[in-house]
Amino acid sequence: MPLRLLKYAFSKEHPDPAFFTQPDSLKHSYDAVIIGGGGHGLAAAYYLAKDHGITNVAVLEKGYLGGGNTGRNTTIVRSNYLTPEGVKFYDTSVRLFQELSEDLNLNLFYSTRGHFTLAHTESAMRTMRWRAEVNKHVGVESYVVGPDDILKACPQIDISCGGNAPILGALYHAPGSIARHDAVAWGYARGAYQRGVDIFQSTEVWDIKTSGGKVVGLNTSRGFIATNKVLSAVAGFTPRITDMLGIRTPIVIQPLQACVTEPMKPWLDTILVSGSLHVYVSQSSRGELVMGASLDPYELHSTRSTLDFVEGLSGHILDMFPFLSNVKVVRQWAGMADMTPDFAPIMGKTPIEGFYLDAGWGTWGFKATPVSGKTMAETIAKDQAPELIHSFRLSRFEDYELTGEKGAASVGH
Ligand code: FAD
Ligand code: PYC
Repeated sequence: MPLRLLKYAFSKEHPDPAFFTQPDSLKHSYDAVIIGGGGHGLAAAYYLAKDHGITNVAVLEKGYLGGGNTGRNTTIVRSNYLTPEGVKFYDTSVRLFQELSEDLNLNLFYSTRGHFTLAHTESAMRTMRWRAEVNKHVGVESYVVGPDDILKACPQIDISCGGNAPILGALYHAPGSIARHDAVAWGYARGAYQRGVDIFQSTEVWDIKTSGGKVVGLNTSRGFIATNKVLSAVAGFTPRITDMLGIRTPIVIQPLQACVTEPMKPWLDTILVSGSLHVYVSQSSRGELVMGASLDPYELHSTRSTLDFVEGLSGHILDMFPFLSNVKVVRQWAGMADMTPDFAPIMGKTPIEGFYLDAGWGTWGFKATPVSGKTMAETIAKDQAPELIHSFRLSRFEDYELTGEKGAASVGH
C-alpha cells in the first residue's frame, strides 16, 4: 500500500465526526434509565432532557444504536389510522416528523410522497371509506380515489394486476412520507448526548431489581445501576424484559421481512400499499425499491429472512408492475415485530412503580418514534401518562377496552 495512504490510516489528525462519546463507565445511579437504543428509547431520552430538564439519564443498548427494528423498517410515516385516538396520536407524530430535521439539525431525508392504500375488493373499499371519514373528522387529509387518480399518480401500474386482482380504488393520504430511519436514531442520540444523557452501546440489561413493588435498580453487563425509574423500549425483546418483573402482556413476537432492489432511475413518486395483496413499495432517495409483505404467520424470535418471502412478494409486485421482472433484489432482512391483539401499542405505567413500558409497536412503530419519545418522556417525568396515550394503556386488555387498529395496519394480517 502506498505510504501516502498508510499515513492517513494511522493519522489522528482527521478523526470521524463522532455523534457522541461513550463514557468509560456507568455512574452509580441515574434519575432514569432507558433500556433500548432504538428510535423510541433515544427519543424518550432526548425529550426527557429537552422538555423536562432531566439529564441524569442513561440509555443502555445491548447491540448498536438503531440495530433493532429502527434500522430494519421500511420508513413509512403516515397517520391514516382507523380509530380517532390512533389518528390523533399518529398525526401528532407526523407533525413532529415534519419539523424534526430542523429540530435535530440533521437531514433526515424526510420526503412527503403521498400514500395510496389500494383496494381490490368491495369490502376493502368500505374500510377505505371508513378510514377516510375518521381521518377527515380529526383533520387529517385522506380521501377515497378511483383507478384514474391512481394511474395519474403512477402511470406504470397495471391497474388490473394481471387480471388477478383488479384495483377498484384507494385511500389516498397526502401527508404519507418516508425518511432515513438510522438518521432518526442517531439524530436523537446526538441531541440527547448534547444535553447530558449518557449513551452506552454493547451494554445489556440482565435483570431489574424491585423492592416493595418499586423499581430500585438494574443489573447490566457493565455492572449495577441504582435508579427508581426504568423505561423499557425494546420492541421485539419486550417479553424478555417483562418476564424479569413478572408482568404479563399479550405481546407475541412474529418476524416481519423486507427487501430492497438494485437502484433504479427515479420513477415511483408515491408510496403504494396493497392491503389485499399484502405488499407495499416505495422508492428511496438512493433509487432502490423498498418492499415488504405481511408478517410471517407464526411466533419466532429470530431475524432470519427466507426465500419464501421474496418469492411471494415478487409475484404480487410483478402483478402490479410487470416491467420490473428483470430488476434484482439485492438485500433482504427481518425484524422481530412485537404484535398486540388490537394492533395498537402498549404505552405508559405498569403495576410496578417506576417501571414504564413502551412496546407493542409491531409493524407500525417507526412513524411513532417522535410522539412515543415525547409522551413517554412526559410519563416518566410526571409519573402520569398524558391523555394522548390513554387508549394504549396496558390495563386495556383486562378492561376489555381494546383500540382496534387492525384495518389500518397495511401489512400486519
Ligand atoms: P428497536 O429499534 O427494535 O430498539 C430496541 C432496542 O433494544 C434494540 O436495539 C435492542 O438491541 C435493544 N435491547 C433489547 N433488549 C435489550 C436489553 N436487555 N438490554 C439493552 N438493550 C436491549 N413501522 C412504521 O411505522 N413504518 C414502516 O414502514 C415500518 N416498516 C417495518 C418493516 C419491518 C421489516 C419491520 C421489522 C418493522 C417495521 N416497522 C415499521 C415497525 C418499526 O420498525 C418498529 O415498530 C420500531 O422501529 C420500533 O422501534 P423501537 O425503538 O421501539 O425498537
Ligand atoms: O405502518 O405503514 C406502516 C407499515 C408499512 C410497512 C410496515 N409498516
